[in-house]
Amino acid sequence: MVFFRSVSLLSKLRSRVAQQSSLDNSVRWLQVQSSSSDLDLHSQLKELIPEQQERLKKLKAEHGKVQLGNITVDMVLGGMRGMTGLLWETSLLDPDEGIRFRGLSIPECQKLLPAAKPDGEPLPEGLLWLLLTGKVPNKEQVDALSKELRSRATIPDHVYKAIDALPATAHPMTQFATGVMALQVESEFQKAYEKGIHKSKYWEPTYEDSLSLIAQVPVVAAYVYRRIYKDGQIIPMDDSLDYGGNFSHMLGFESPQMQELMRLYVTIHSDHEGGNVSAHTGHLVASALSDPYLSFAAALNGLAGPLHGLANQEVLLWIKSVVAECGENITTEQLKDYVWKTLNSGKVVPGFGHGVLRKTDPRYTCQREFALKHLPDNPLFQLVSKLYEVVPPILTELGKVKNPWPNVDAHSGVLLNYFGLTEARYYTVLFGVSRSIGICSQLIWDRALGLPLERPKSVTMDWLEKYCKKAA
Ligand code: NMX
Ligand code: MLT
Repeated sequence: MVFFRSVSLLSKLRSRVAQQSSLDNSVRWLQVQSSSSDLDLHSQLKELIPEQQERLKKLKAEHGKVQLGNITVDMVLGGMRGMTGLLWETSLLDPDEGIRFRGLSIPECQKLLPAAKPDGEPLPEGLLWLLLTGKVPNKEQVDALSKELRSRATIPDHVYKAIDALPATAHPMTQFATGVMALQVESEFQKAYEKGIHKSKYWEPTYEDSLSLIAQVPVVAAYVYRRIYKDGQIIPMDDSLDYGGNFSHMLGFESPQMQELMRLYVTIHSDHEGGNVSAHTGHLVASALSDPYLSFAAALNGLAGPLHGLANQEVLLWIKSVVAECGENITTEQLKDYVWKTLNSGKVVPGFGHGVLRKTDPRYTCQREFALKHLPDNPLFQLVSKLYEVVPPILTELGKVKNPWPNVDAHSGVLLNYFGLTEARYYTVLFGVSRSIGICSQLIWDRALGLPLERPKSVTMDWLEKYCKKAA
């Protein structure tokens, strides 16, 4: 792939609007674009980077010594919960309100980001533009980005061979992460680094890799799905479709509702600030100057854990086990008993609880709204609704669960299942495709801002005991 490919591809379309005014905070930075003819994401970024570099420099120089809180022993022993320790520009999570992408809530994104049809769900390409630039793109810009992503979606043959080397019974996430690792062979960052690129230019090949990776992952993911569940009958990309619509199409789902669901799904799963396991892993690995493919493959391996992304698989399997044991018309009492049985057997109730959120996840709420619109009478949706009433009081009764409310994974499975994507073991791959957008967007900014190697200090129990004795 040619290094400055996006620039050359779109240079004919480019006619730059007047310089963006110099904006010095995220809120002011966010603005709805006029219908400009500047369709080139790369050149928009290039323009934004110097002012954000200056902003970071000023922040460090003027406020570098300001304290952000105290680190307690509980935090060290408790998975660093509540410890502020990362810079993550693309989104911010409020415990009560939920996620904001560059300052925009999910309902605001649904309202403001361009859609494929009137009143439709946001196009994930629009979210990618928003995450990268802090600006809401217009439809023309999103269409140009869709086109660019399609042009980058070529998969080298060795990637399919690497996946094919695994047994078809291997978990879909293992096959997907293997495919992403195999894509790494063509990393532009790695090539540029080997040639001795200057550090001030790191973000450029990172941008190239990131956009290509985001473009390629749905193709690899669809390949894994068709290989495992559809006798390897591969469906090629449709050049007339957008990112989410195409993903649905390549998986083998052509209904307009499933395409809309996929657009919504990819948009809402993309980013959840920086501390979640997948984002944090990607960021950590990238801090060693590992390229986006290496970093994102690592992130996927974190996403594959049942307390994180695999929970979407676990939720549908758990719901199906409820139905298998008690039938679809389960009573509230039976459901309560089933929840207690799960807890008493030393398992978690999947889809409930969160490391940061303390209220119902707005990603759950928007999926519920989608269900109310498209499948209000579906028995599994009714069961999910019943769980919303039954589970939180039980988790609260346990006395130790900090957030008894449902998270994003509590709802996605029944929607996918309704539209025919019934294979729960595959669900985390969908989450992974979406997460590429958030992790890679931040990774470009990591390189543009010159963020350093991440290396926190660790201590032993012995060290802690001695320290605490002295401090007492
Ligand atoms: N079911 C049973 N127990 C729970 C649950 C739950 N849904 N949520 C928390 N707890 C327990 C937790 O296991 C811990 O128990 P112990 O002290 O015995 O180890 C205790 O409550 C305190 O945990 P919290 O501080 O409330 O939660 P934490 O921040 O440690 O973990 C999760 C957050 C998300 C890992 C946890 O809520 C959980 O395991 N939920 C179920 C799995 C899930 O849905 N994960 C998906 C999260 C979203 N995502 O996509 O990543
Ligand atoms: C996520 O989307 O990454 C999950 O909700 C987990 C988290 O934020 O910790």
